[in-house]
Amino acid sequence: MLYPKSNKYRDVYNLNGLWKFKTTNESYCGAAEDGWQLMPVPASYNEIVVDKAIRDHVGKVVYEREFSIPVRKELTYRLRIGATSHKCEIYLNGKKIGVGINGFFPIDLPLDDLQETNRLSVVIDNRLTFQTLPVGKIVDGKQVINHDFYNFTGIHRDVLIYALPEKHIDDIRIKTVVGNDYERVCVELDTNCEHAHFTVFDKDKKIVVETDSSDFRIPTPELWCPENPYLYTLRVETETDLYEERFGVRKISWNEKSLFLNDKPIYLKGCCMHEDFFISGKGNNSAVNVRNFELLKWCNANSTRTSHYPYSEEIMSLADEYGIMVIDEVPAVGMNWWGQNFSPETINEKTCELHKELIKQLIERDKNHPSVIVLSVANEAGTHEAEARTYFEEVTSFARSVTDLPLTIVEFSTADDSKIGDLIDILAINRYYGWYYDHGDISVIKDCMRTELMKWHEKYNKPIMVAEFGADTIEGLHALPSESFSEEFQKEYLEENCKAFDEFDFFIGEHVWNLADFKTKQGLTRIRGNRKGVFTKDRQPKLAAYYLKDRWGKK
Ligand code: GCB
Repeated sequence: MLYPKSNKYRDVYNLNGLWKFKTTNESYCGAAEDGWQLMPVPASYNEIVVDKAIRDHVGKVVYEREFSIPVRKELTYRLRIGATSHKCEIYLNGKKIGVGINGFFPIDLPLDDLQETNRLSVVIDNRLTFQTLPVGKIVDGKQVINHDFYNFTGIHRDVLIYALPEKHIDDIRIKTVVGNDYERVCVELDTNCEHAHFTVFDKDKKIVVETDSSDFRIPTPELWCPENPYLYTLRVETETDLYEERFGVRKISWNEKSLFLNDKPIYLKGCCMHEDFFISGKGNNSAVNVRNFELLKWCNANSTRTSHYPYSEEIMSLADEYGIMVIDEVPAVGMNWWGQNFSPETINEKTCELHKELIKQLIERDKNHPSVIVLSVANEAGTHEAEARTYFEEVTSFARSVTDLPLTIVEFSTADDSKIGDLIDILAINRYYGWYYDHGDISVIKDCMRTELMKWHEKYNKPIMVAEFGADTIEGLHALPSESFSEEFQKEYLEENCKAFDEFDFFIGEHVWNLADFKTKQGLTRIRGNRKGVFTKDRQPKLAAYYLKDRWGKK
């Protein structure tokens, strides 16, 4: 599935803007109704409304708008919604035309019956169950979630209509093979066209390759890496269609101690993120997206993780451009909660089928992004359960059938308890010594962390990183000597963790939790959200950000 782009053969119409919105009931099926209010797209509705009942609504909401576009007989029309959270049903002029199965993936549907004026209705269901990802449960009509970010609801990414010629290019997979003495590019096309012509442009738009073969070499290519995020553009032109896709030439490999980019060991420095901002919630927000990458670069970070769901395609393109390596994560979060997480009544075969489908869709969506270096199959699942082993055997073996990327499962379990370490390539653990354990006592951090890292490596002989560590911090709160929640404490907390990291040659990276403060459900330990950001929610630095900038600048 290619991102809609306009050119001499293709049209794109943008349906973002102000839509009509209302909460609704189970029986809604695209019929005309009353009681609408205005709602911006893309955005979550939760922080826009002032009525608590609407903000906290569990169930269905409907977005609707009219549109008219010029319809050319020779073109095929499709609807493309970047993401709605979560499941949705889509109606055109009252007739159901398709569904979305998850809150973080594009929906792409044929529009066969366009009229002069059309009514588009998107019915979103925000309920999370054992068979959705993230998983959740409904108790007495209340949504219970087990993940630490707010269950924002809405049309979160662009709504586009695009028109293609009848004979067109459906998909382009660009595979770059970097060997010892050659760099090959193989292009696989899904198309009903007969002939294809390939042109590769360098950064300055100069032609470096022109060929009819889908298997070619770029003479002395510039390799993509954080220091030089070099991007080429591939133009594929057929007798009736044209599409341009950016790509980078890079190689990823690993052994028992290191992860390599272009045969050089890499050390991951960075912060996990969330799609989250004031008022617009999880709606794609270009200004915030760019600011986030500016901040990552400012503090000399080279990587991030899309904790805990696939981010917008715009964010993935920015990562390519800024040279930020990405651990790409599917929305498998919250699977560590109940006495028995993995069982026929809870997380079961149906969940597993969805999990595999979403891995497939993520790889399809992000396959041409050079920034993606690792696939994260889940965050903090109950990997201590015997049934989890069976579940993740199936999920990881499926993942290996659709990608060559190294796999990780980000762990909360200990090395002694976890049953899945042998299924993955990169060990990644989330640890909060001195915060959730021995709260406020940073003296325990270094030793606990050392012992733990050694245990994991001894047991599995694989490279390991810490995928989360951090402390909630209220900006402007100071304490000398430091106390938890103060800016001084956060800085010292990170420093103590880093002392342990620096001891091991099999330790490959540190991702601080989190880049910025973000919204969560209300809770005793959440003061208007999770405050572990090293930047505030309005993206200004706390003291710790200067420490990271200094440390990562030297690493
Ligand atoms: C974790 C989770 C993350 C939370 C974080 C915290 O382990 O992976 O989603 O937000 O801890 O701050 O508690």
